[in-house]
Amino acid sequence: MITIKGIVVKINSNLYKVDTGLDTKDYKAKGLFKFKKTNILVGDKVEVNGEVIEKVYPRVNEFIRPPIANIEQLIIVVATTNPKPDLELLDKQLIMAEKNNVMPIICINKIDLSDYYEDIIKTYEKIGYQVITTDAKNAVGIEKLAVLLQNKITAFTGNSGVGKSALTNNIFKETISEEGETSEKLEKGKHTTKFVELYKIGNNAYIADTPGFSTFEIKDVLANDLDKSFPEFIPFISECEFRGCSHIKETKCGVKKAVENKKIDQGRYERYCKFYEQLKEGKKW
Ligand SMILES: Nc1nc2c(ncn2[C@@H]2O[C@H](COP(=O)(O)OP(=O)(O)OP(=O)(O)O)[C@@H](O)[C@H]2O)c(=O)[nH]1
Ligand SMILES: [Mg+2]
Ligand SMILES: [Zn+2]
Repeated sequence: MITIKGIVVKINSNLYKVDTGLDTKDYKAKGLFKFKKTNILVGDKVEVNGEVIEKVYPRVNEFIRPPIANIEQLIIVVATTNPKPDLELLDKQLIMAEKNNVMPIICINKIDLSDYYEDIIKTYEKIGYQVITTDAKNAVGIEKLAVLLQNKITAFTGNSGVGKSALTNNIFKETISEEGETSEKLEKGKHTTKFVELYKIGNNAYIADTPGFSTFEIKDVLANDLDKSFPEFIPFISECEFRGCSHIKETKCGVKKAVENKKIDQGRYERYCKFYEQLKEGKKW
């Protein structure tokens, strides 16, 4: 038997569906994993031999909600309306992406329903984030999105109803997958997406249609480090009088001055203050 590398794309009780590039089929986990309690996740890079998974490679990142590993890119979806943009959630997801070494991209969807989204684009592009706009209903902006997905494992996240599944379905209509997959695979009626699965959209390109990433599990964010997750604050921190300045109550503060001079967005700063207090109080997100 020869050993082949692959990626776990789906888990069904004790069967692990692995795509080896040659084919995609179910494998069992070697008994060893059960004793070691090595839980195998969707997204895991593995070695298979015969009918079993023999080895799980170290993960770049792993998430609990949803249970998935090795995500390289996160498309954070915000709807222009219905539901209205939740910038607190957006900022928390950006922090979460940064903490897990995932490249974030902001996708403003449902641009057919409202024209009021220029401010969001301006605010976040100025910081340096990539922002794209889409209308999943009329398949607008999908080609651009599809290009960003090449050669990566990408997950979508964002509030329920923003259009994650609609965007994913559109990608499938754009992409002629090698295995002749159709968008039907993703039709789950009108139900909220509950399961985690990687869908192949090309060589080395997968998308995960997930229920969205929870920000509850940001274990590593400390209030005093929060400013480092706001990239636009960083150039001004050196102008703060005190090392370890929280940028909240201090008077001689470079960040606060930059907010006054409109070099930092007021809304982003307010959300920073809110998150800071929440983290100080030990509140969970
Ligand atoms: N007008 C319009 N409707 C959209 C667009 N994108 C999605 N919708 C609709 O919005 C509703 C919610 O879309 P979904 O794709 O199910 O949202 P979701 O983010 O997957 O939601 P959950 O699975 O609950 O997390 C559906 O009725 C979609 O048809 C869009 O760009 N424009
Ligand atoms: Mg969905
Ligand atoms: Zn400061």
